[in-house]
Amino acid sequence: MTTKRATVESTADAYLELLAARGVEYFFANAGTDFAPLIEAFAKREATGQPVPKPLTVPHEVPAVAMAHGFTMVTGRPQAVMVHVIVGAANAIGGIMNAARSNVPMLFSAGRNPITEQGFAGSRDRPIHWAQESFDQGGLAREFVKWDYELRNFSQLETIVDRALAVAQAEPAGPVYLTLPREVLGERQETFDYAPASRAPRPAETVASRASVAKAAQMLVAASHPLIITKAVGRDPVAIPAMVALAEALGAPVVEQFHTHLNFPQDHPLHAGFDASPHFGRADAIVIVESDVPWFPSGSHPRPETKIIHVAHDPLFARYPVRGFEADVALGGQPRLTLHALADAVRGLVDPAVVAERRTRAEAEHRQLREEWATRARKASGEHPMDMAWVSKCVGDVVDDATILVNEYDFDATQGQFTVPGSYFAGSPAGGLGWGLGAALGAKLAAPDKTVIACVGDGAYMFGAPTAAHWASRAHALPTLTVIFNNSAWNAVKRAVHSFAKGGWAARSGAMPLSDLDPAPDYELVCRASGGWAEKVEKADALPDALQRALKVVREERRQALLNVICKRPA
Ligand SMILES: Cc1ncc(C[n+]2csc(CCOP(=O)(O)OP(=O)(O)O)c2C)c(N)n1
Repeated sequence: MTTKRATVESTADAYLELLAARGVEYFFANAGTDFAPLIEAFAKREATGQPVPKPLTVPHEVPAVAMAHGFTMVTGRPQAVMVHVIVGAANAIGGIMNAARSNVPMLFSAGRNPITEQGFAGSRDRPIHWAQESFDQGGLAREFVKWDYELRNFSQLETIVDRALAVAQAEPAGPVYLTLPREVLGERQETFDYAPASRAPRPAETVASRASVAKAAQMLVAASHPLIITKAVGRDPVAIPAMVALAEALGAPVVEQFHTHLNFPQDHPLHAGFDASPHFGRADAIVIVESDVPWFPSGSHPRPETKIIHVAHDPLFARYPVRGFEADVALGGQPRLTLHALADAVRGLVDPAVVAERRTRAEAEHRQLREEWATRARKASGEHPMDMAWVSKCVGDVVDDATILVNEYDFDATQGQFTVPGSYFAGSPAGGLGWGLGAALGAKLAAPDKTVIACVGDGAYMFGAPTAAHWASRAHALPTLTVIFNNSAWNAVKRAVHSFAKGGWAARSGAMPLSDLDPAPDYELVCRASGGWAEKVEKADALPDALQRALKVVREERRQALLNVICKRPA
């Protein structure tokens, strides 16, 4: 392949040339002294009209990483995030854990403190340059990235960047970590020769062997009550029709258990809600699709004789230290291909009359569930302070086909009806709080024509570094709507205490240390401080109109909005 020659002034300049050439669109950054050569290179390239990944300042690492996460979860395209040496990396790592467990590819990088005390452009010249060095900077993030490396010199730049991006995107995808010493970035260069397109290996999609697919199909066809459980297969939106194909081939109900993505159209008659436990008594074969936790072994779970089939890029979840879910057949590879193969194999074997009968039963259950959920919201509609089911119903009612909902905690999925692939995202299984605000901004950046709603608990809101997130919304023209489900508490923590010590001291005394967020701040003022439109909503019947007002601001004025919705306080 012919190479391309670029005129550059430094390694940093060449790095930006290469990122732009490799299609990296954004460079989310929280800068420090380590950025000096890069900032100089950005300024030069922008002044001379050379391509760059667009630099976006994000004044806290939590929303910075979450923005990259949000952009990629919508587009599939990995972006660059850069933070300041060890201290910035420390703030970012919760978000890296989220990205790792959600299989979001990302080029995470941090400057590395200057190694030399003198003698190089970029040698130490600030007091922090001694204390900010660690013995193993890569080790800070190593457990939650797929690969890490320190860029040692200019000549390896192309190999290293191309390898980083290829490793990040290979399935199961995830973040990689590149540390960039200031001396290397600041080194003077004149020309940079590189291949116009990456030649790093891109492993082709794989699918399980025909024999293993046939074995799984036999098990499913032999079953009277096949069931499908899924959590995250919708990460690949094109896998959703494959899910439908398998469910329809079997006439099997599909449960989105602990779901982080939209995995199956929620208006489809085979969508069986969000709780698999009522099915376990009768299910005699279960397909678990991209789900790290299909049930709790200590809770309601399938019968021991139930046949279990796992479908996932990595059915072992090998990066998890402990995961004991058993399998009769495990089908690795690209789930979209596996599901189609399985659907085809099932179709050739199954009795259509049996499928039709199962489907009729599933349809009746689907209707009944929806009636129950609607009744629950109706009952909650008169409660004061508001019940979260009602808040969720009101939000669910304003979701249209051009809406993306980012849920960090409190939106109750039974009160929405998502059908468009890529329209619903919940927090990572890693549970690093503070993801929602930034993820919503990243989603808006990825899909500027969509309405993006972030539903967050008041706890999640505060973890999201809201001053920084609202600042980024205004600075980068990313108008999103934030709905705070404000119960003045960390209910998740309270629930854990009630479940651990039923009727115990904390429950009996009514005092639950370390779990209240009283006095609640006027969160609406935080959003207004960055030019947003915001209201506190205290009455249930006022919420639908408040949502309409907020959406009008977001869509027409293209300004961020926030509703601080006062909800019932948990005991
Ligand atoms: C970084 C981080 N710190 C702490 C926790 C523990 N944690 C899990 S849920 C939760 C409370 C969330 O509160 P909120 O968003 O208000 O929702 P609620 O539980 O009230 O529904 C906390 C503190 C976490 N998951 N991540």
